[in-house]
Amino acid sequence: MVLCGVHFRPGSPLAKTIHGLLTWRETGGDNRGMRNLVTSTVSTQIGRSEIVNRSMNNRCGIWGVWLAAMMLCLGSLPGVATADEREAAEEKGEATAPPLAVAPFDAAAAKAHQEAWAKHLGVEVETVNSIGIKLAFIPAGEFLMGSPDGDSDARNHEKPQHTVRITKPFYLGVTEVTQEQYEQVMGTNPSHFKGAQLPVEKVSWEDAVEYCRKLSELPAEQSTGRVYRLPTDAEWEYACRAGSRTKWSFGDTESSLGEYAWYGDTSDNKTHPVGTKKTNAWGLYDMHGNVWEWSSDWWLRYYTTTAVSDPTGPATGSYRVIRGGSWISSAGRCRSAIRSGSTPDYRFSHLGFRLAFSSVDQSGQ
Ligand SMILES: [Ca+2]
Repeated sequence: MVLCGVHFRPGSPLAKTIHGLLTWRETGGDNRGMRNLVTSTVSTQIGRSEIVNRSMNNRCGIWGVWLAAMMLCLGSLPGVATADEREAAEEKGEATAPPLAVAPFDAAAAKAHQEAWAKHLGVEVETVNSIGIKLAFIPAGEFLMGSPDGDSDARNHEKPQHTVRITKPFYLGVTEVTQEQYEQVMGTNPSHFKGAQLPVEKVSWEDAVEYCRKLSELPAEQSTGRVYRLPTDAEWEYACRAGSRTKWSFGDTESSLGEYAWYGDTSDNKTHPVGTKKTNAWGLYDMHGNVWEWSSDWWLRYYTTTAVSDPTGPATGSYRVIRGGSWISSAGRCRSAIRSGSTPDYRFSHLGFRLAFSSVDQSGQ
């Protein structure tokens, strides 16, 4: 494993201890406050690291407790910034990475995480590109991906629910790509329902990727260093949930879905102009419904049981993951955890996409 840029030999006492700390946190400690403090402190340190495998024997948990105690009492974990140290660093004008946005958190906390990370990297919370597409900054964080065993609506391929860490902040389109935005880049509009502000649909995964490539090559975009892409499966769900652990980003009450989504019960069997319902806590529209959205991942039938960082899906496959449900979907098919798969050449009037690009800081890193 890699921590703070230092490689730890798998199976070494220190690696086991750090794994134990993480496992102890995930399996639940007796003291929630202690666990949250450990989460915040350790997450700051491993924000950009690769956690290869944390399926450790739970006996390692005691070592995690021991390390946490040592860390908190002595500040002995290399590079860990305590709250006092963070404050002192800020007074000196030195940058320290903010804590990860670890779900659950509410809308106010989501906004605070966005602002803290954007400030740290010297970027904007919301940006508008050269053809008018708005994208929201999504900070680094951690969430439970998938559905719990007790959710009767959940499909097997939404399980097991597992911890995912997003170590790299990114931008995500505030809305689905519209027909106007698609035509500006591609010169065509394949949509079944016509309207400049309607989401583009009847676009294959290959079309969406080609759109990202062509948009990235526009001179005005090249000068910014942005390389557009589709969000990963995990990035999409992290962005959709926006700190929530409920069926939908706003809660578990199905009757509220109509305030947030164009779906089977509200759509009148057609798409609707993007951005006309309520946003989630990150400021994203239509993550539930309107059109399904392509992700970059190949279809993964079952999730891993262990925690992972920045998963990108299988290396190969036959189907690409699509997310969020559409104007034709039931409420259950618009849940945050819902996933489906389509062949990369599939086109239908309920399937579109939204843009992502990886955040860069002021130095272009
Ligand atoms: Ca959607």
